[in-house]
Amino acid sequence: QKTIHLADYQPFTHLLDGVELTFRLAPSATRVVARLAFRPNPARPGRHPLRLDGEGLKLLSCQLDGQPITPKTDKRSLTILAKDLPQGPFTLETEVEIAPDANTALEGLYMSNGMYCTQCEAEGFRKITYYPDRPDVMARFKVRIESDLPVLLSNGNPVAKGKGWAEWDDPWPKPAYLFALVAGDLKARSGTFRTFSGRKVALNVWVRPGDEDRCAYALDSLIRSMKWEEEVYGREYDLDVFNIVAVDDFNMGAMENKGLNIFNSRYVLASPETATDEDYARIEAIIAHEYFHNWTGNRITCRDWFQLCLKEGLTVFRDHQFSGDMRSAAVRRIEDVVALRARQFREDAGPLAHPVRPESFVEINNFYTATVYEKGAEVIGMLKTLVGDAAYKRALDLYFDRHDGDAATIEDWLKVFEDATGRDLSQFKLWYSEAGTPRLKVQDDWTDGVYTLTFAQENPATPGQPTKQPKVIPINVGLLNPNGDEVVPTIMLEMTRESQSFRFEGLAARPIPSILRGFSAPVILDRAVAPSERAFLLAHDTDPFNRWEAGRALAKDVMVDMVTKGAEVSADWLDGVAAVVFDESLDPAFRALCLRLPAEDDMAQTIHAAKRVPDPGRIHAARREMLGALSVRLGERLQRLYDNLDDGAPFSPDAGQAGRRALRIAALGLLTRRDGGKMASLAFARAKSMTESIGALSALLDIRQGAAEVAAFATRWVGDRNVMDKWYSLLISHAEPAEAAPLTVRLTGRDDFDWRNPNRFRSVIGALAGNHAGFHHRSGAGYRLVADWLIRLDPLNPQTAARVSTAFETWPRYDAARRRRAKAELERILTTPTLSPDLREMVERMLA
Ligand code: B3K
Ligand code: ZN
Repeated sequence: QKTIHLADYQPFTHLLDGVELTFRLAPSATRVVARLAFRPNPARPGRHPLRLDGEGLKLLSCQLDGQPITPKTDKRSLTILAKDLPQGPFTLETEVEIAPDANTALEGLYMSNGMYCTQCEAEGFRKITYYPDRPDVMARFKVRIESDLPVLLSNGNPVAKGKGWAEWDDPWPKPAYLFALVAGDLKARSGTFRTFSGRKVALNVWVRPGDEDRCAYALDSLIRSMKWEEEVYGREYDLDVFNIVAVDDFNMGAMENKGLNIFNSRYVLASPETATDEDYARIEAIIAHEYFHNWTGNRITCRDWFQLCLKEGLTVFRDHQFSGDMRSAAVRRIEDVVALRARQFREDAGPLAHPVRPESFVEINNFYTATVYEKGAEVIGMLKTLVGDAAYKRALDLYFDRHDGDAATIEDWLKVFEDATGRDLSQFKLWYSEAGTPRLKVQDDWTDGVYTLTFAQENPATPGQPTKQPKVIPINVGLLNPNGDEVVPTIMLEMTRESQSFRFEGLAARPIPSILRGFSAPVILDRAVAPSERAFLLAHDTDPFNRWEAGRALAKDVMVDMVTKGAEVSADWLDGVAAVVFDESLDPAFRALCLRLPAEDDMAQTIHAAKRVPDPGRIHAARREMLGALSVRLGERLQRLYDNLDDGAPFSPDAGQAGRRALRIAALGLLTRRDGGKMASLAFARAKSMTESIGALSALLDIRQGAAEVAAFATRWVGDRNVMDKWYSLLISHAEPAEAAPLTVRLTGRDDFDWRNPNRFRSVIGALAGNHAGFHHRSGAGYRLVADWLIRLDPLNPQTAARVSTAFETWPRYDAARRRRAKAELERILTTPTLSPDLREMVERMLA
């Protein structure tokens, strides 16, 4: 398969004035009739053939302006030669046959539990019919669906329906990747929304019969998203209906098809008994994300797939803003940064590193990455910090105004900011073109009453990019005096050179700096800080992010010293955490975050970044020792904390209650280390919510107890796919290093291990990959097992196989023996006959 380059972009040869699709649904022989009204594109002067994408289609007939023709077809396309095409507009009608029930890749039109559904982004529409399957070809779609199933849905507004058919009309021109069709025996939970201009919108969340009582939170999140989008971005919804459909077999989280969002059921269905607080927060965020795409993605789409971050980075940024407004902004920011480091910094430090806007790819599905999404969002956050809130708003208004209906580029995006602010953003643009996480070295100096902060940025080499230029880095800084009072409130230092100093005058004493407040740039801060100074910031910083960060940095320092020098758990850290955890004036959710230790993979990343070789077994042991020491240090007060946090109120998924539950469960985890599991067993038996059940189970599994509870959980939930996914991943992620792979083997032997279902595959194989010490166990059993399963899944579902293969992206970090084993598994994958281009591209990049 060949590599596609950004530099080769050309507009399509033809424009598409209208699309009419008719679907005659049948599981193994669905007929699709497509009437496409083309005309030559003036942007491509001269006469050109018409080449349409198409894969796995059986062409039954083809007519040009009503006359039967026999076009040239191959495995990937249908072509009509220039000489056979009229010079002006023409209509092409094709009829193809496809087999949704044989579609295991879950891309194009496929079936899930007897229901038809589609996934077209990025290039799935070409598996439905012959079409110019590229985002810059936008057209109005009319769709007719014929089927006996009771619910027949597509994009846009419903126009007519009868027995066995329904017709839809989408007035908004759109690229094919936003097409969707759903047909099934579905039930809806419905509501309405009135937009600010008075349009009444019917809202439906469609699910399988029996799941109706688990849709309320998704519907409520949708309504809040619609309102927020009007209030904060001034954008309203533009159709009469908004449908959301939950499906069990789905390759990712959800999809923003125009007016018909399709969701992985795990991000829709929620009830207190089945969903954790984390699930609720994620449902809220993903519902918002997909809804926000209606403007950032659908009304303004991407010119080509290299511009993916144009819609994804911006939409993630917006969903983060939304979640921050719905919940605690500080807590959300901390969680977002934890996720950024865990996924994006990890990616950026390894063989899969790529720019936010990549310049080439083989399989675009491999570029729906943490870099495009999360770093893409951080880049927008920096832009907002640099220009200020008012200018950000002006720029966004201009963006919507100028580009509504366009397929736009990053250049267009930056130009609106330049026009709205008069700034030159050419240096800023490096954030889009250069990969790698900058390292920011910081030194400070106090001489003659002048305090100086000196920063030096290092931009590491990444695959294909050996040298880099200095970036624009907004560094939010505040200064505290030794009493803990803020003497300089947050200001933004704009760094543009490789090395730069900033002076502060008029201070009475040497201040304690709080640097990179709110994590104002996605960089690694490199500054030697005494534990006492970190503890000071953990106690006093007025910036909640940096307050948490001080504790986190302290914990990391402690863990690194334990792993590399055999040091003891430090008292500074224990005392600092104790002070925060028992501080009743602080938000319980924040205190819970301060109790959470860095993940083992995060520690390996930190050790690797310090140019040392991480030892997964020792990291695992050190982390455990720290938890043990914390449990002893926090002592009896933990019990009181635990008891007091239960106010007996009826369950609510709101952030306040969720925060109290999180702190209570963290306390339980520590208490369990001392009581042999008595309290956790009791907590499990009395749990009123899934959050509490999982919390109690985790605490038990951490001390290798809980066999009875594990069995009881499985008996109770055996018929519930989404809940059983949690059970599988909980067991595997808590397994001891040497037991993780053998346990996974045992669990894959269960009848309900349906590995063709992506959620189940990720909950089992993905969970093994996420058990750091287990996956990287020196036996190599983790590597082998994951590779075996990737090889098995790949022929059926290349997209999910390629995604899970990122488990291996960190292999170059480890010692020679582990590297040899991991590399051998990657090489074994490469020797598999008929490997998909998806998985091949990933493995080749990881081995390069
Ligand atoms: N745009 C989709 C992701 C499509 C992934 C294709 N492999 C969901 C989202 O980002 O909202
Ligand atoms: Zn998105």
